[in-house]
Amino acid sequence: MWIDEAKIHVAGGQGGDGLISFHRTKYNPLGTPDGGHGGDGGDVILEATRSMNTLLHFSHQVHFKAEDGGSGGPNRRQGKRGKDLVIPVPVGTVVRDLYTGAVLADLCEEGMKVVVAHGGKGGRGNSAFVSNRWKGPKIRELGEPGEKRWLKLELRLLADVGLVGFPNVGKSSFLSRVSRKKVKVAPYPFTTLEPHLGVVEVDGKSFVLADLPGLVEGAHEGKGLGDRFLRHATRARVLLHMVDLAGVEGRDPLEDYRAVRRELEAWDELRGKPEVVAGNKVDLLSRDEVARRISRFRAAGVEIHPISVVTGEGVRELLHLLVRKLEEVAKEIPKAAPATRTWKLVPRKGFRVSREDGIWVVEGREIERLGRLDLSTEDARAYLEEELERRGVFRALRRAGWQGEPIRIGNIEVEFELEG
Ligand SMILES: Nc1nc2c(ncn2[C@@H]2O[C@H](COP(=O)(O)OP(=O)(O)OP(=O)(O)O)[C@@H](O)[C@H]2O)c(=O)[nH]1
Ligand SMILES: [Mg+2]
Repeated sequence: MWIDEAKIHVAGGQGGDGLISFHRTKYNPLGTPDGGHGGDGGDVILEATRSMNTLLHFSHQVHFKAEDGGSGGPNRRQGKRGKDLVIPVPVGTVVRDLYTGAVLADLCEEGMKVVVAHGGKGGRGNSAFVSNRWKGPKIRELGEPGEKRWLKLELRLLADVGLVGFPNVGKSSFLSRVSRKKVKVAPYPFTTLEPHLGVVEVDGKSFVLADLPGLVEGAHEGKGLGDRFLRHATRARVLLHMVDLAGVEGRDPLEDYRAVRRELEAWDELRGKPEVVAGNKVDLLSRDEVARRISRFRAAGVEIHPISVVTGEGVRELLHLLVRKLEEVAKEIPKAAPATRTWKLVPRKGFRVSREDGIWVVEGREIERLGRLDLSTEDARAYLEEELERRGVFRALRRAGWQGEPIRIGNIEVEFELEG
């Protein structure tokens, strides 16, 4: 099966914990603090590769996690950094945050990479906390958890020309005729169930043509195969809109044209895209009839190019026209929205206190680092209290009306007795 959509969960590695350790000798029985820092957790990275062309892999595996960082060792030994996890995805994958829908990256070229989940930072060992006040601290930080998020991956084929139209009009026949790609052709609708790409060569120039499954009226509401394959046409620079000019199935070609146009109009990214219209199967009509039908289109403001994929009539002219059109439109492939990240503004140096549901939250880049302390030792609890006092956090809390309620700092939640 051809899969062009997937949901995956990614998790950066957990940072390693810092270590509490003392180097003791005969002459120094208390020992020198020498606990090393934990290593950072690895990142999860998506990388675009041409060696994959579907997202099928992701229907078998959904959860991806990078390696955790190692714990710090004695003798100030730093824990090992967790290995990054590099996940290959096909070129043309658009990466979104599943919940916000925001585009995180558009991996439209071979080798493009994006970090989708950062590893957590390693915690510091007790060697880092030595000071005049703390000669032999039993204080360490725990490693931070890695970032975690759900992603939605969408594959968008990178074609120059996207072939759209009703089922059975001859789209696959056309691709098979003008490129080396052979696609199944049959006299019934919905023969093609997945997009196919072919390279078309004309007079030393070439372009990539995408044959897309047929559309029907109401496709954007899910009729027929629906319009989900139209996503692939959003990357194309030109649309080749094919109609069955002979009306083999008894429909009116101009009505077909309009119905497909309505489906295209439902997509912002397709609405204004340059379109070339081809009227196929003219071998089934008399010259007069062809002329009559073309002038009907013309009267409706649509320039249609008569062709027969079976006899080859008009096909070369159409290819030339497509090449010219491609040269006309801007060389640039429209890119999806650039990667965006929303940052919560948190003071770097100072801090901010606020109240949320009966809890006081202290925010600030440096203050939040205190939230990594391992509070299982008395030293660490004393250190935290002294740091909060020294930095004026208690003062700020009291001023804001704090009365001994729990306080959240980064990952931890603590309670202090309010004196007096
Ligand atoms: N007479 C005639 N028949 C054609 C021509 N082009 C295609 N056909 C026939 O039309 C039928 C449908 O062709 P396909 O190429 O499978 O059509 P499609 O648009 O890819 O159809 P779906 O994949 O179902 O959307 C087949 O029986 C083809 O042989 C043509 O120029 N003249
Ligand atoms: Mg087909």
